[in-house]
Amino acid sequence: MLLLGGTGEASALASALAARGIDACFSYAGRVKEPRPQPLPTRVGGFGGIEGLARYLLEERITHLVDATHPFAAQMSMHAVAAARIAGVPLLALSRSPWMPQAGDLWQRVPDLAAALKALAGPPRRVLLAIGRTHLSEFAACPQHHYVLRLVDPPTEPVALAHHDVLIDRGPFSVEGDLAVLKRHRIELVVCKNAGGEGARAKLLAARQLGVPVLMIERPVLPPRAEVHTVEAVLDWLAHTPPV
Ligand code: 3Y8
Ligand code: NAP
Repeated sequence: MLLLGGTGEASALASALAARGIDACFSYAGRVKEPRPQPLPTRVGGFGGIEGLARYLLEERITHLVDATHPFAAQMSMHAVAAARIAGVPLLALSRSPWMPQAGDLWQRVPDLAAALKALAGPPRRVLLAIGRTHLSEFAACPQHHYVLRLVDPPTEPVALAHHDVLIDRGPFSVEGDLAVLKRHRIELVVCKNAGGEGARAKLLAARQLGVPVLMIERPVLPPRAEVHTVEAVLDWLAHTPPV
């Protein structure tokens, strides 16, 4: 089995597979310097597009493919659907439901990054930009704000934002930790992706508690595929989906 990882759910599934002695390989893209070690044989790096993944599935005689990548890893998920079809390998996605606003939340929901940038027009504010490293430079279109960036690794090149602070930290995050971040940096707006799950939710709970507005970037559309939301459902699928 090949497990496309990089999320808390992927790690939970990896532990369950290892505990059952299931012959599985864990896959990271290699986006951060020290990805969390997994209890499974692990490969790091791209496959070389759809063809590369299809070839990998055939050469490694993969009988089941599970896509447990992040909801914003849209290209990987699209490649998984295409390559699984080419290789004739059953595919299942392990995903998490999007966050929904609760009482007390001050959300502005936008469909994508471009809409988020439009929503950032207007007077200068102190903004927690909790969307990682990719796309940071696009916020230079709104230079009036003071940005607090949260990155997994220190930036390798200068950040193209006039006024910014950098926090180096990786999740899962805690509510008390994110309350401290919002207070210490006097955050007036949180910008984030609708990742879902627990690992990144803390900033939303902290923002609700402090009455800080959130600019929520909704997920990209993914191709249709079989999808479950729990580790148990994946194990059940594995048990009832014979290798083709
Ligand atoms: C390399 C592998 C686990 C997985 C933990 C989850 C939770 C903590 C919260 C904020 C939001 C953000 C970011 C985030 C979270 C989990 C999960 C999650 C968000 C690691 C990891 C890898 C990555 C890649 C990284 C991206 C970045 C995104 C930071 C490991 C730690 C912002 C997504 O510097 C970079 O290039 C970073 C790239 C893709 C988004 C971006 O575009 O910058 N994740 N994150 C994976 C690989 O190489 O395949 O070390 O664990 C994993 C996790 N990060 O096992 O417990 O389940 O989502 N990851 C977002 O949600 O917006 C931080 O700061 O509040
Ligand atoms: P992406 O844009 O959808 O994918 C870009 C390319 O990266 C893919 O075409 C593939 O390269 C490679 N890739 C992506 N995930 C991979 C994996 N698990 N194993 C091997 N190769 C992978 O992906 P992304 O958004 O950069 O996400 C990269 C990783 O970070 C994933 O593991 C994802 O789960 C994790 N992550 C992403 C986010 C996010 O906000 N995007 C948040 C948390 C975690 P080839 O075409 O060469 O095969």
